[in-house]
Amino acid sequence: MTSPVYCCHVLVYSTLIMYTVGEVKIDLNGKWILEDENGTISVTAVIPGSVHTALMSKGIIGDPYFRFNDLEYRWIVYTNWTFSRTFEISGGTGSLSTVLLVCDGLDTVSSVYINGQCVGKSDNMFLRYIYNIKKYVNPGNNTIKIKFESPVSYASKQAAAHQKYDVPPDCNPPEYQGFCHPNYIRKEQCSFSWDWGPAFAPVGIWRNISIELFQAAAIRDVVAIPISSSSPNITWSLNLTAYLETGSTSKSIKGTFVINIPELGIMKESSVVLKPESYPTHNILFDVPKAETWWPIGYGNQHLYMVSVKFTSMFGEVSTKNVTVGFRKVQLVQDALPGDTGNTFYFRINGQYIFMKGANWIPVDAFQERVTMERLENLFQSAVDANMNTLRVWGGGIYEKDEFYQLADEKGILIWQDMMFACAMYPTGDEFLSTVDKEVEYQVRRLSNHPSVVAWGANNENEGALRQNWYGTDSNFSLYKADYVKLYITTVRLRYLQQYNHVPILSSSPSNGVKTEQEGWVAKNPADPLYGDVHYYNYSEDCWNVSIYEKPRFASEYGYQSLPSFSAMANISESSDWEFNSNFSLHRQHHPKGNSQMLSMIKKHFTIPQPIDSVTDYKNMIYLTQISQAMCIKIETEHYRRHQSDLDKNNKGLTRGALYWQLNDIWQAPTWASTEYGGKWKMLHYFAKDFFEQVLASGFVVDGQLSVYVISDLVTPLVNAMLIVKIWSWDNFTPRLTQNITFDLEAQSSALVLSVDGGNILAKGGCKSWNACFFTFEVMMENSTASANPLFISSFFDAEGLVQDPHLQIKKITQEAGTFMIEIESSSIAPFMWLDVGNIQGRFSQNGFIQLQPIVAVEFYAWEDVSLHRFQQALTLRSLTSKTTIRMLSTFYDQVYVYVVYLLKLLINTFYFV
Ligand code: BMA
Repeated sequence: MTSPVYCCHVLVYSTLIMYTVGEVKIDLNGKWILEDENGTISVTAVIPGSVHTALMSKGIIGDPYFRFNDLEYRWIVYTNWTFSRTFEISGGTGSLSTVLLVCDGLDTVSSVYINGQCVGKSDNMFLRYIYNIKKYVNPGNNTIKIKFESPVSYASKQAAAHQKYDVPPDCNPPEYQGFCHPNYIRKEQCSFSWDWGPAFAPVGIWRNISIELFQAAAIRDVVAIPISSSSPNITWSLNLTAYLETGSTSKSIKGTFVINIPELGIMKESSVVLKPESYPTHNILFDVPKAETWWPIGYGNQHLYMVSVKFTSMFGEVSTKNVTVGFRKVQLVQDALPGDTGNTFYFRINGQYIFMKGANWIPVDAFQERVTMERLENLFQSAVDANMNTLRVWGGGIYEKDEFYQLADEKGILIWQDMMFACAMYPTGDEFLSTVDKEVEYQVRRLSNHPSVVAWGANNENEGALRQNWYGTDSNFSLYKADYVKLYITTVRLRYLQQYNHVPILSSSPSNGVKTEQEGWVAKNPADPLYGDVHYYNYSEDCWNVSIYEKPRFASEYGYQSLPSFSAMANISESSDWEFNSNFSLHRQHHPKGNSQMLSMIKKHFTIPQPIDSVTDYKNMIYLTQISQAMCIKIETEHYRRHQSDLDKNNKGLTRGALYWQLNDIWQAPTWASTEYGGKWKMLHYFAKDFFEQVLASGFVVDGQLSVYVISDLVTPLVNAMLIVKIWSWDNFTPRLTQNITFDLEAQSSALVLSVDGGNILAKGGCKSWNACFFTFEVMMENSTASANPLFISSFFDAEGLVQDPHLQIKKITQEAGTFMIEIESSSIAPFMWLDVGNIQGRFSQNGFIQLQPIVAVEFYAWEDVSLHRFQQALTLRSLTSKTTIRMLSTFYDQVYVYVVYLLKLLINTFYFV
C-alpha cells in the first residue's frame, strides 16, 4: 500500500481506498483469486466477472460461444467455485463503528466469509446484499472468500425439496439444450437456456463489491420522483426520499441534510435526528419551478438534472449521493369504449399521446462483464437510428445495469421494465416470496429515478401460460392461480405500489390491463385484442397476408426468425458447419421446428436456389431468411401502425404500440433479433428504420382492393401533403404510372388516403397482370419527402419481367474519415440489394432496398478505424436476382477470374441436372 495523498477532504490510498472525512469506501473490484473445489484450478479473475471469463482469459477454456463449447464446458457449471482476495483496513478507519460489505450483485448462491468466518449467504442475483462485518474484520490485512454453489444443482435441489406439488415446466424443450428448474432460483432465467440463447448459468460477482465504513450514518439510496400539476402549464415539484443506514453507535444521530440542484440554484437544508441502528428515511417535497420537462425522443428534449443529497452528522461525517432526475409524467390510458367494446391501452407522456414503436430487449451477453458501455451505446444508437422510441426489457433476462437506464434517459428511449419472471409457474414458499419482495423493493428503488422507465410488468406471459394450460396446470387450476396471485399481485405488485405508483404496473404481458384485474388477475382470454397488450406469433400462415393479424390495442411482441450473417457464424464455426441443416446449425437452433418454419415461410414467396456448393447454399439461406424475416415484420408492423386511429366493425383497432421481438442477440444463432451479437444490423433492422419512419405511406391489398394509409407521428398536422403512388413493372426503371393525391392528416394519426380497385389501377398502368408490377408510395410534405415504400403484390417466383441478372457493379468507393461513399450500378430493377463488409464494424445508410434507378449511392458509417483498402477488400454486393456476390474488382484479371468461376459453376450445374 502506498502512502495516502491528501486532496481537500479526500484521501486516496493507491487505487484501493477512497476516504471522505468520516466515510470510507474500500473498492473490492479488480483482481481476485478463483479456485475450484478440488484446488486443481487456481487463477486470477477480474471482478466484476464470472468463472467462465476468468478461465477463458487464462486459456483454460476457449471461446464458450465456439461451435459446441456450450456443451463441452458443462463441467464448469457443476463445479463449486471460490473467489477470494485480501483487503486492508487501515489503522485509523478500523475504529469506525460500522463496517459493511456491500455486494451489488452476487450470481447467485453463495456463502461469504471474512477471515474464515461466514458473514452471510446469497441466493438472489437481483438483490443487493449488505453484510455487517464489523466484528469480523481486523485493522491491517483481511481476507474475503465467496464460495459459490452450482446454480444448476441448487435449482434441482430446491425443486426436489418442493414435494407438495410440481411447479412446471420442470425442463424446457430438449431443443433448448438447457438446464432444468430455472424457476426455482432467482437468477437470470435465460441463463439456463432459451429458444434463442445458450445455457451457461454463469457464476460470479457480477456487479460492484466494496466495503463501507462510517461512524454515524450513510445515505444508501436516493429516490426523487417528479410530481406535476398542470394548470394551465405543467409545473413540477420533486418528492425526494433519502434512504439511510445508521451505524452502531448507541446515541441518536443529529445531522443536517442539504439537497442541491445546482443547475437551478435550488438548495434545501433541514436538520434531523435519526435513531441509531436503523434504516431511517428522510423525505422532502419541494417545488422546482423552473424545471424543464423531459421528453421521449421525437417529442422534445431529454433534459436531465443532477440532484445532490448530502448528510452531515454531528461528528462532522459527510455522506453524499448524486442522482439524475428527469421531469416527466406518465399515464396509461385504459378508457372504456362505448357499449362494452373494450378499453383503450396507450401511453401519454406529459399529457402527450405516444405511439410506442420499438423492440424487445434481451441480455446483451451470456457473461455480463463483457457488456461494455460501448456495446450498450451502440445498441441504443441502433435503436435511435431505426426510429424507435421504446424498448421492453423482457422478464427472462436481468434488470439491466445502471448504465443501460442512463443511456435510455439520455437518448429519450422509453423503457417497459418487466420483473424477472418468464414463461413458467413459480414456487410461492415463504422464503421465495420474501426474497422476491426484497428484490422488488431494491430494483424499484434503483430504477425509479429514471424518467425513461415508464411501465413495470410483473412477468412475461405467465398469465397466458396459466390460462392456456401451457404446462398442464389445468389439472389443478385453482392451486396455480392462487400461487399466481400470491406472487405477482400480493407480493410484486403490492410491494411496488406500497413504495411508488408514479408509473403504471401491469400484472403480466400480455394482459388485459384493468380487465385482467376485474377478472381476478387471470383473464378469461389474456390475448383479447380488445384489451391491454398482445403477443402474436404465427409461423404457419403467410405473413404477407395482412388478414392474419389481429388489430390489438397494443402489440408488445411479435416476430420471425432469421440467421445471422455469414461473418458472424464463421467466427464461431468451421467450414464443415456451413450448411443450413448441419449438426452445428441444428445445435444452435433452439426453437423447436425453427429451421423448417423459416424454410416454409421463405418458400411462400421465394425460390430456394438449386444447391451449388454447401457454402454458397448456406450464404443463400442466410440471405433469404433475412429477407423473409424483414418482409414479415415490415408487413406486420405497418399493419399495427396503420390501425392506430381507427376501429373496425368488430371494435378492433386503436393499436398504439408495436414492439417486435427482438432487438438484440445474446450469441450467434438463428433468432428473432434484428441486430446480431456484436451489433451488426440484419436486414430487418434496415427495414425497421424505414417502417418506423415518422411519416410513412403504407399500402396493402385485400380482396383485390388496394388501400394506402398515411401514418404520422408528428405532433403537428400535415396540411396539403401529397401521396405519390407509382406503379412499376419489374422490367423497367421508369414507372408506368404516377398518381398524386393531396391530403391533410391530423397530428399523430393514421388515415386511409387511397382506396381503389387494384385491378383497375394496374390496368391503368398497363400492367399485363398482378405479377408484372408492384407499387411504391411516397409522401411529399412541405419541407421533405418520406422515402418510397414498396408494396409487392406477387411472390418473387411469380414476378414477370424481373431480370435475372442485373449485372451489379460497385462503381466507386471513396472515404471521408469514418464514412465510406459507395456507388452501385444495376442494369435493371434489383430487389433486396445487400451490401456486406464482413466483420468490419459499422452500418450502411440503407440496405436490403429495391434498386429503382441505374445508379444508387450508399454510405457506410464505420464504428471502428478502417482503411479504404480493407473496406474495398471486404465489401460485397448482391441482390435477389444476381447470380454471384459482387466485389469491387481492381484489375481486369480479377474480373476474368470471377467470370470463369461463374461459367464453370454454370457448366457443372447444367451437367449435373441434365
Ligand atoms: C416470446 C418471448 C420469449 C421467446 C419469444 C420467441 O414468447 O416472451 O419467451 O423467446 O417469444 O419464442
